Amino acid sequence: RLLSPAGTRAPAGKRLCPEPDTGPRAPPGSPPGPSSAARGQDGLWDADSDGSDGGDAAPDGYSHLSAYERKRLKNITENAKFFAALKLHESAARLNQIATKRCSPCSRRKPKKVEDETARRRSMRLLRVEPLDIPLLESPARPGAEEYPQVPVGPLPMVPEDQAENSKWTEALLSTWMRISEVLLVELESLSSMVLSEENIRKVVKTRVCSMAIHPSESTILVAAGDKWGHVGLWNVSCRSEEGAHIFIPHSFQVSCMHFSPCNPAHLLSLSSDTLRCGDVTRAVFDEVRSEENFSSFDFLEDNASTAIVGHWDGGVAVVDRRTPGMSSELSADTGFRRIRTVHVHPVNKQYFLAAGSVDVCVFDVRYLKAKGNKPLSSLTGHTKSVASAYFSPVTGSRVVTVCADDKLRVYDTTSLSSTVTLLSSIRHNNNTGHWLSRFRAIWDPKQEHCFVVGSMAQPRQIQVFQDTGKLLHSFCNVDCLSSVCSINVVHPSQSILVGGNSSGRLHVFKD
Ligand SMILES: *[C@@H]1O[C@H](CO)[C@@H](O)[C@H](O)[C@H]1NC(C)=O
Ligand SMILES: *[C@@H]1O[C@H](CO)[C@@H](O)[C@H](O)[C@H]1NC(C)=O
Ligand SMILES: *[C@@H]1O[C@H](CO)[C@@H](O)[C@H](O)[C@H]1NC(C)=O
Ligand SMILES: *[C@@H]1O[C@H](CO)[C@@H](O)[C@H](O)[C@H]1NC(C)=O
Ligand SMILES: *[C@@H]1O[C@H](CO)[C@@H](O)[C@H](O)[C@H]1NC(C)=O
Ligand SMILES: CC(=O)N[C@H]1CO[C@H](CO)[C@@H](O)[C@@H]1O
Repeated sequence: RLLSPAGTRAPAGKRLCPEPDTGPRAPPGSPPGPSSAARGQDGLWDADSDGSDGGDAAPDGYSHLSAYERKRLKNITENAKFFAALKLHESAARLNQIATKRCSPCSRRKPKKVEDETARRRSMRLLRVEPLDIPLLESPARPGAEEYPQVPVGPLPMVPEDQAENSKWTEALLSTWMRISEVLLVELESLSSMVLSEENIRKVVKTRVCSMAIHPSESTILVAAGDKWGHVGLWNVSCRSEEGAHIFIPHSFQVSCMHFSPCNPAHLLSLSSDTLRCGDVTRAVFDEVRSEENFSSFDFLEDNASTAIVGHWDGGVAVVDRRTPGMSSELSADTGFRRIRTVHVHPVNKQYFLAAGSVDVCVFDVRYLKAKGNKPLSSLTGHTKSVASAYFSPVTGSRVVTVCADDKLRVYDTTSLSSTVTLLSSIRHNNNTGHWLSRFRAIWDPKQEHCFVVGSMAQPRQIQVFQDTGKLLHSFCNVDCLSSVCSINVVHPSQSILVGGNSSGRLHVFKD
């Protein structure tokens, strides 16, 4: 039983797309993922999304500014957003496509539609953008030439029209423009507003937290934690009383991976070494999807969560179709790895998945998997000891972050998946979690592309946020409330919520 008779029944969550166990069945190995046309734009999107190089100028606080200046800065920020939107207009269509394709209800913070439209209208006028098919010179609205003296060809210095007026103000304006264009400024503000308080800490499972998942609901914070004994704890963080958390026992061994179904959050899929289960709250049952030995992790191959790729401790992977009742996998393939700890599917091109374990991290194409002799599409090289995790960045998949027992976090540039991909940054990071703590996994903030979150051995105890360039952006800590290492963390897909789980089953929720 999922819920005790006395327990309250959690809301089933909106059914966002057809159930995986209905509808036509895709032939095994059929290529999911977008068309090659959509893929062709990857380069473009990436070039734009990589706008910030995270220069040395740390975005300082605004404490020295007057209220007026703050307001002005806010206005300027809005304008910068508009410029960014302009720059990204090419990718916007594609991003939109991704957003609608993802049936998950997680809404990345979008600018308000109305604002967007006025901005666009204004831009057409200000920039004198002509419809493409009308030659510029023939435009009837074009003002006389003497009003607009000819400017020399080639690059022009950014000096104002009236140079003499006040160069100090111009400089301030331009430096503000520069500073607010650091992609991460907005993110940083929201990170520092997230705090941990006593009532948002609770022991949710009995032993070491090995995996966590957070429900995408924006009104109620519901967290699931899987532990070393095969228990799954569910905690309604919004509920202050004792009834807020309950433990279920769907597995006999360590629950090493969990995800709410991205299209139907009434389903919680959990995996231990011997079973993959789907907890369906509408029926109050933990269904068995597959049972086998040596499962280590899984990820969905499609947005509708019909099929999943499952990694095995002994280096195999299997494709599992949840709609088939059978207990064996549709396809089993050997990667040649000694071990696989994590698998992760590319967020856009869903035929690609990452497998990581031992010293290997490689990208494979699920369409070409065969039983033996699989060749990876790309290898992410340089790991000298056991790799604990490897994940694609959430929006474009153009980055991968890995955690390795050689005390390094590495970020790779996977914009193009050639045979070897470029190492972008390498961060020294004590991973000596030892025997009693779960190993660290660095996970991306699902809301945007540039930041990842990882536990830390540092004192005072903290959870760290890094930029993909390797810069430490923020440390979540609270000397009174956080006194232990949080090895396993999860970030809400649309809200400013971070949950850290420690190795005695205690969860810590940072929120604003
Ligand atoms: C899920 O998505 C895949 C690929 O887009 C499609 O082939 C399959 O029919 C879908 N399944 C359901 C149940 O909608
Ligand atoms: C900010 O923008 C609003 C609306 O455009 C305007 O009324 C206000 O004066 C501006 N404030 C500053 C400080 O520039
Ligand atoms: C969570 O707790 C809040 C506050 O007690 C309650 O309103 C809500 O219905 C609960 N939700 C779930 C999913 O248990
Ligand atoms: C499980 O994996 C281990 C190596 O990690 C291997 O020795 C063992 O044979 C595997 N068991 C099965 C049933 O595949
Ligand atoms: C987990 O956190 C609790 C409370 O902060 C603490 O008492 C416990 O020792 C921690 N467990 C580990 C393994 O650090
Ligand atoms: C260099 C170093 O101390 N690496 C450690 C990282 O963590 C793993 C697992 O806890 C240890 O085995 C390594 O020795």
